Amino acid sequence: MNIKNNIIDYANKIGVPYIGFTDTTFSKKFINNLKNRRNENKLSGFEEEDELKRVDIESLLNGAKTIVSIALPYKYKDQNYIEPYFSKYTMGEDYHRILTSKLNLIKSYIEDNFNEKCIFFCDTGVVSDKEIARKSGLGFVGKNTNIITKNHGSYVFLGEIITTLEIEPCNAKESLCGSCDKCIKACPAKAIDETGIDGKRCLSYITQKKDDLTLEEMERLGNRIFGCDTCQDVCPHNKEVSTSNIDEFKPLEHSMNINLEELLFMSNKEFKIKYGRQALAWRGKFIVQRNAIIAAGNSRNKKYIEVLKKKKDDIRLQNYIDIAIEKINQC
Ligand code: B12
Ligand code: SF4
Ligand code: SF4
Repeated sequence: MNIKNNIIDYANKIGVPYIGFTDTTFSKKFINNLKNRRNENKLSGFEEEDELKRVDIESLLNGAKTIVSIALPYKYKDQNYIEPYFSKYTMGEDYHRILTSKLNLIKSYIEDNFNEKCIFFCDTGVVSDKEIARKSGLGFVGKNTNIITKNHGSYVFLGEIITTLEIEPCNAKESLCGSCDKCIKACPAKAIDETGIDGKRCLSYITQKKDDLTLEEMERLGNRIFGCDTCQDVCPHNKEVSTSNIDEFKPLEHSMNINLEELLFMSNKEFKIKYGRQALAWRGKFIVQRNAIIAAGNSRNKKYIEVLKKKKDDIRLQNYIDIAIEKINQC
């Protein structure tokens, strides 16, 4: 068996179904695309803004020759969209932790067996996880801007190992979107077009935004408490996808059946215990409670009136509560 197949074999053995390899160079097209998004003020602010830093792999690891890209599937169930809900990516355990443990194992495997250097990233690095996954042939980039894999659609998390080991690159996959534009039409925020995404318009970003939300932003959020799945849910490549077999991504009970009263009245310590293991915890309790209040108002469900009224003594949330109660009372 050659080096590449050895690594693929090992990755599959530790529960990584998608793995691909690419070199450390990036196309002018990609760099220009990042530059254009920056110039048009369409970056979200969560990514590295300097496109040249994003493609300078040598500065991250001296002598880097290959990037190994991996993807882990996370979809278990669809949510009940009639009630306030969390998006799929944040209903189970924090993907950073799960990806990190797999990336670490593959890193050690390469270091121990081939005596080469490695570093890894998942989400928080300067590099573009999606462009690396695309180049490595893990899937194609859909118009919703996500990487779409064969068996699990776009419901996958991405991470990568940069290594000094030379491995033959895989071929990138061509887009299978064709003339479809379901995601563009379905986006409630009109955040995507044929050229990409406006990060600051995206509702996933709005649910993480710390600044005060405008009335329009609040209304657009609908029943979403954290994240948005609309442009993925409507995608034909996400219909009848395989369920994830990674136990840690199974939706936690309190994320599937949200108890608004419990969520609104928990202490910081209780929040840490209950939600601390999930990806949504990074923005803190206030943001999740704010969004839950907005979602309760947008659901227009009278059953939330009492609990919202009880919370009225919280100064920072008062405006959001007043608006939510008014929306429900209007029905
Ligand atoms: C910033 C960020 C966001 C921002 C901006 C989203 C975005 N699409 O850029 C916000 C907060 C909105 C967000 C939302 C979400 N995110 Co996010 N996010 C990131 C982050 C940190 C950086 C992404 C980035 O650099 N964006 C800037 C754009 C311009 O660059 P890019 O998308 O990386 O590059 C694309 C373009 O350049 C294009 N491209 C390349 N060449 C060319 C040439 C031409 C001509 C054109 C038109 C395009 C083009 O292809 C590239 C690949 O898509 C990455 C992690 C990471 N470090 O990479 C996660 C990441 C992209 N997010 C992820 C996820 C899961 C989500 C959500 C689904 C979460 C949710 N349910 O709410 C949503 C999806 C929203 C959407 N439709 O994209 C996953 C995506 C997994 C996948 N299957 O692709 C990532 C990779 C995290 C991870 N490690 O798993 N996210
Ligand atoms: S995640 Fe939601 S708001 Fe963001 S682009 Fe997709 S549909 Fe639009
Ligand atoms: S909904 Fe259609 S256009 Fe959007 S990513 Fe899926 S296939 Fe591509």
